[in-house]
Amino acid sequence: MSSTAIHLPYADLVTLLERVFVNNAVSAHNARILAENCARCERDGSLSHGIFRMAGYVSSLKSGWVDGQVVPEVEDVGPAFVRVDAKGGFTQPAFFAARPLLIEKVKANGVAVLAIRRSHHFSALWPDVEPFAEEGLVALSVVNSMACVVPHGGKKAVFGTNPVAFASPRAGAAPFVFDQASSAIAHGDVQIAARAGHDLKPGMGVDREGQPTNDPNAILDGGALVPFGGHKGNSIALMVEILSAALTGGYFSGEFDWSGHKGAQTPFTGQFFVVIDPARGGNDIFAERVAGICDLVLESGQERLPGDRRHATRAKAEKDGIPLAAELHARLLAMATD
Ligand code: NDP
Ligand code: PYC
Repeated sequence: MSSTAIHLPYADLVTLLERVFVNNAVSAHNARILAENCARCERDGSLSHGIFRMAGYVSSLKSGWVDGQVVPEVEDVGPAFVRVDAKGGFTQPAFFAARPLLIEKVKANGVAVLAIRRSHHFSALWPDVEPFAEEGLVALSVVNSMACVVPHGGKKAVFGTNPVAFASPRAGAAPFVFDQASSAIAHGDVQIAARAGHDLKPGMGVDREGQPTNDPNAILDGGALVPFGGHKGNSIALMVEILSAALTGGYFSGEFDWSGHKGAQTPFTGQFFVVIDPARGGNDIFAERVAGICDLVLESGQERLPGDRRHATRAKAEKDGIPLAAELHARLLAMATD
């Protein structure tokens, strides 16, 4: 962080990001949703998917690759199944359009799925699932992205970085939430390492000849990432393609063609959710049981649980404001008017 860092209250950052989106042909409704999502990532220190992504959002919008104005179409297709056609717009407005019906179905049936297709997801997944757990529900979501991950033992990038996020209520504490790419590292973090001039840890990617490399530039320049955990992460990445694309009716990570849109950066794929009401499990101390297993993990010596770092960063930002380099703040102001 630059020595000239400023600290913005969350609400001010949302307003600024909203102005950037509106200035780049996003409807006021969609801009608010996207700005809140991005500001939440920045507030929680999810820096690979916070303000860092604003240039990519704007570049994709300017290229005509994504439609910021579109109104998604929500379809009620079964007692426990909601489907949304995002029609080439961002995923988050499609998700918010479907959310009330999804929750109604979860309450009625104990479980429901949401399948979003023809959508652009350019953010972290935890903001999508964490609020379900805050409302007492268990949620799992997956999204596929753009082909930059070579299958285990394979030669050509097929998978996206395909994250999986899970959220569960936990008694006496913030929900248990994890959100992780199925690649050894998120593409955003490779870009950040390249900008900072840092090598990656071994085992994260290959160069354009398929040789292992720690150089983020070699990965970005014709190389690829690998799944985390060898063949096991490979199967998770494949499952994400099946759920997010085959099942939703969206594109696989290697299937969409953005070559006609110079500057396009947002993957045009799909997203899948399953949301469960744990009260149907017949165990009225579910949240206490979750707290119990989390405590056992910590007592066994794991330093922290997933989400703890985010919540600590959030608490600091709520007290001191969200830290932002002055130059970055100036760039955002320019993006809101240029
Ligand atoms: P990380 O490896 O940084 O973290 C993955 C998870 O592990 C987080 O829940 C994190 O919690 C937790 N964690 C990290 N370190 C520890 C530790 N030492 N002990 C316990 N838990 C730990 O994330 P990734 O690099 O895999 O992904 C980064 C982001 O990129 C995600 O938010 C993901 O959704 C996003 N992404 C989005 C894509 C898209 O298509 N939209 C594609 C790929 C990735 P904590 O957050 O508290 O550190
Ligand atoms: O960081 O891997 C990533 C990513 C892909 C799409 C959005 N984020």
